[in-house]
Amino acid sequence: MTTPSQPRPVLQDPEANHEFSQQGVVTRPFFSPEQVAELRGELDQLGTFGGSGFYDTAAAALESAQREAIHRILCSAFAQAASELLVDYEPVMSSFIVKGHGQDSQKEIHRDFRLLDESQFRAVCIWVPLVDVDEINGALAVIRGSHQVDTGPRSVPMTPRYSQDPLLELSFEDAETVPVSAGEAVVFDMALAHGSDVNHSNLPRYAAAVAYAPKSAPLSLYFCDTDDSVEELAVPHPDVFRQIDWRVRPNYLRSLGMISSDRPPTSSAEFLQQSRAISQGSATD
Ligand SMILES: O=C(O)CCC(=O)C(=O)O
Repeated sequence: MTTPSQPRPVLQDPEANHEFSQQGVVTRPFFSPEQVAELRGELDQLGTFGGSGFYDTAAAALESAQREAIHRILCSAFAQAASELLVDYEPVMSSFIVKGHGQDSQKEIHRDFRLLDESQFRAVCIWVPLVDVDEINGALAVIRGSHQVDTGPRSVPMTPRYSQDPLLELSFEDAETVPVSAGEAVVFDMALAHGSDVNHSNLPRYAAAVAYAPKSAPLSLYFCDTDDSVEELAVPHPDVFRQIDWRVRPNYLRSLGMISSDRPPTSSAEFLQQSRAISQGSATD
């Protein structure tokens, strides 16, 4: 029912690491108010991003020079606090997220795609709002424990479609909102189910996120082809993740062979029940 439990420490603080391992998420102080203002200023200098609805620079059609400029700014702003928080991790991808108002500002409950062998290593996202966030303006919402529930390969550009994804039936009533102040980090395992509900305020909700992988972890892209087969491709450098056009198989990456594209037949109710058992420490394999 579950993937093997976390094999090596992710967070330097042992108590926080234990909580992260069981819940798939912890919150931690990350930026001072001055650092938040400085980061907002640096990003503002690059241009105006977003409007109404949900906007994420990682998914937007940006020139690669601008995407790289954003990545450099975010990695440099995150570097000190991330190195004190994580055990020997390096940045892989980043996003500046602007959640405007409106129904289309919702980000559905999803899991981020897999970057590495999760039986050996865990990839982590550090998500930091640049304004206070709560239920009103669309704070991050998570399903604790879900990072250990196997629902298939989490490939790109899409997970195999032949069986129902239990996450498609989930709503924000199934998730827990994580209200935090501007500059406080929500650190989550990239396999954790998460999303954010509609921004009901009349101000944009800004957030910055950087995805990290252990420096010693071989990175892979799990590519799902149109016939739903999933192939593992070796990623020689984290930069490659930001240069790929996800829609087509990157033929220049070395194939490591096909992997199983099976999705365990888990209903959304079972998914929630298994996640709850893991987060309460009562899961049995
Ligand atoms: O910022 C948000 O509301 C959602 C971010 C998210 O889902 C992600 O970073 O994967």
